[in-house]
Amino acid sequence: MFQSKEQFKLIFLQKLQMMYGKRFEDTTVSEQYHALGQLVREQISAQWIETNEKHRTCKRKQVYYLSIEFLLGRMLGNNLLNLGIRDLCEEALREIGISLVELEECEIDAGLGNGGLGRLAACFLDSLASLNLPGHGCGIRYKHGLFDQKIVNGYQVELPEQWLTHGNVWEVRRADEAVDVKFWGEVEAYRENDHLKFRHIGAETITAVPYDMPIIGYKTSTVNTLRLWNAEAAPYPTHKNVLQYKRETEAVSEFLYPDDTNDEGKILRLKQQYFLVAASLRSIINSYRKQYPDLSTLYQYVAIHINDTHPVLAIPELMRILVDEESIPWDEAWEITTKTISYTNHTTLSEALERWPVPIFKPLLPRIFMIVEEINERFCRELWDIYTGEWDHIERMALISHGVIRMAHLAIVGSHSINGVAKIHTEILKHREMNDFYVLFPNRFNNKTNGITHRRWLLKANPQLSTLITDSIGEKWITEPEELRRLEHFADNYSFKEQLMNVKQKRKEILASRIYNQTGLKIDTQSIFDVQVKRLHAYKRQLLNVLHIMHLYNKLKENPNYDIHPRTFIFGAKASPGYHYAKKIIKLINTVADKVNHDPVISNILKVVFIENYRVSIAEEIIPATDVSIQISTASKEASGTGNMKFMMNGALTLGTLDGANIEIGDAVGKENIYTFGLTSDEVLNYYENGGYRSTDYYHHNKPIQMVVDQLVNGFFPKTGTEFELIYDSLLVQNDEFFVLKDLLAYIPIQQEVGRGYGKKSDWYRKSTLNISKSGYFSSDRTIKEYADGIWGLSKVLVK
Ligand code: 26V
Repeated sequence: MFQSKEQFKLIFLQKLQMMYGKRFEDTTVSEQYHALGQLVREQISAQWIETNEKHRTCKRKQVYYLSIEFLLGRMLGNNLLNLGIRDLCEEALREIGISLVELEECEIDAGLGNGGLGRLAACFLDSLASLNLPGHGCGIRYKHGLFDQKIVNGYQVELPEQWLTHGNVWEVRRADEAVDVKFWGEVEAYRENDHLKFRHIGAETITAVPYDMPIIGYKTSTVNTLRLWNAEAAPYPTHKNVLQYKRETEAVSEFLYPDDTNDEGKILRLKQQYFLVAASLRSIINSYRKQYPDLSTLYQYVAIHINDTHPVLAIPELMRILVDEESIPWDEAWEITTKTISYTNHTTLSEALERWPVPIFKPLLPRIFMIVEEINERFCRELWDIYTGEWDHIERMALISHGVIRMAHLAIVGSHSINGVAKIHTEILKHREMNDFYVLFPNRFNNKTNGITHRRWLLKANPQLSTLITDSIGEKWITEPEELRRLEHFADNYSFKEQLMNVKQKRKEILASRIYNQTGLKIDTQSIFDVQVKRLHAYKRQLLNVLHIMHLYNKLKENPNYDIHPRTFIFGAKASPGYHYAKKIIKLINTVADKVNHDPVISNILKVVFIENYRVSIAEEIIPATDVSIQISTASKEASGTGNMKFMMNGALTLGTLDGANIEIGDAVGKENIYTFGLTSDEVLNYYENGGYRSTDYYHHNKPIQMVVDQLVNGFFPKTGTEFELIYDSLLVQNDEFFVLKDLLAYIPIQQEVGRGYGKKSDWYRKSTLNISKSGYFSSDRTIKEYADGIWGLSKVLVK
């Protein structure tokens, strides 16, 4: 790596000149960014080769993390930090008149994901490399990541995201490792040495070309790989309509989550899933074969993890390879497969559980379908032996039923480990959603509470706080996050808390000026920054938050002297393009913002900000500036949440329901240091099972609630007409599926308590300090160690 600033400057300027053929003075910031990126990649290439070489020859187990999403965000700053050269580069660049921060901002986020599930995959890659574990990601190189969001007249408008237009300096195309993936066609049976065998004929072939991205561990020699597959036309297509074939082929890696409201879209999604799985398995097995003679020992050297059910076809695909290509008998192949594969469940929401209709699945993947049918038949036969005559029970557990394939059932039956992502979520899986399977396979189920990489979310995102922490307890926390616990001793240290308060203030000012520059809105940095940023979904209840703001507005209108600490409510959220209800909530947030921010009296006390196009890089600015972290999902619905952990680590206090990892955050910090409220998950599940909730009761018996609900439709918001009827109906006609009204009743007083708490600064920062000090547990380093020990059987491989 670079020995000195002078050496860095020399190499950097040379690089810039070579790449663009102009004088340094004439280069643009974007060109400087690309030159620096390229330089960093070249600098690590020796380590990357070394790591690959080591993994190729060390005969140690490797894990492959298959995920349809990797929400990486920006790479430059993180890579510099992990290489331990960020400060050197920053100073050297400053000396030649370049701001590193400005260069970093040139990088477009790699937004190959929606939310928590994809960001978790990205955090895991960072922890794997930083812990010297041989673990690699396998995903799809979508040409367009999650859409760019514009807010026009309060409505969300989606634009195609364009992260690749200026090229991606972090990727290397590996055309020599391209593999073929087959769709459509037919299965032909034939005899070979008296065995019945199958082959796939008349298939359409798509070429999968890998693009590899280096994943650099924090101050280690390990450089792991994220392999993203690009779909390309096979070189010599035999199809009649070559243009159509080319178009359809490239569509496979064009968009993350293509619209699947019609059959064509559904087919495309299924194609993506098989494409990811087939290409990844082919390449995993190719590299395995370089070290080992046959596949009978695969599970000893390879672990394949499936992130949710999207890559679940890895199970029948591995069976296909073992049985059809390797001629391994079914039972042995099944043992190898189940010992190789493990699965994480990320949601219990039934609408999110994948089910593929047979008429879509079978023609696209004819051989895979046969294998799924065979797995199903054998499984049902086993069930019959245990639950003889209990048809309902067997039907409930079957993999294929009423013409649909249940992907979660396939995942459970075909893997040796099934984990939930927070304690309560795993308990709900075991005792409710997946209870039938838990009874059958109790040892397969386990919990792995999520985590986040404290390097990106604290060290990189919040240098001010990181410096304060390091000044107080030394820098050991960076590699051993549990060390943060030592901050506990500073909870009553006046000077520490004052500095913590100054850091927070500084970060609030940075965010405020960003908001001012983008929207012209001036926000009061002495106000409480109350933040809810996450996907927009009914169960996450952004609506509860908005109704509370409307309530505060009403109170202040009624009594301008109403005693309340000034508040800035910040939202950031994307709604899935076809999800009309979620889009209405965005419109409502913006409508309330408009009303509140333009009221001459109220706007001195309350402000509402909707931050457009929420994404990883914006999260890195918002989270350090947050006082109150809003985590108010209907209990039992949020599998874990990971935003909650990022906020905690940055000293925000959580205001949340007893859901997902909020519960574990509460256990870690103690109930004096978190604000919890609302229905418990048992109460919610009990209502769903036995009824008894009537939202109209809450509406009729509580004037403040009635008032805000009525305001959705009574002309309170000028010129909105019937705009919010859908929301109004969800609350009163559909009986408020997510218990917004009932929990609003508890949310109002707990928010008052938060306001009072914030007023007592010393106490508030005591709580804040304790939150940071207990956040080490929520590092993905801890989570990944648990996966490595408990599921994958993985150990460190040191690279020189
Ligand atoms: C997807 C969909 C798509 C269709 C409409 C309804 C719906 C509802 C939920 C989902 C989520 C799918 C899986 C997912 O992203 N789960 C998230 O995973 C995070 C990482 O484990 C976890 O922290 C979040 O609680 C969980 O929602």
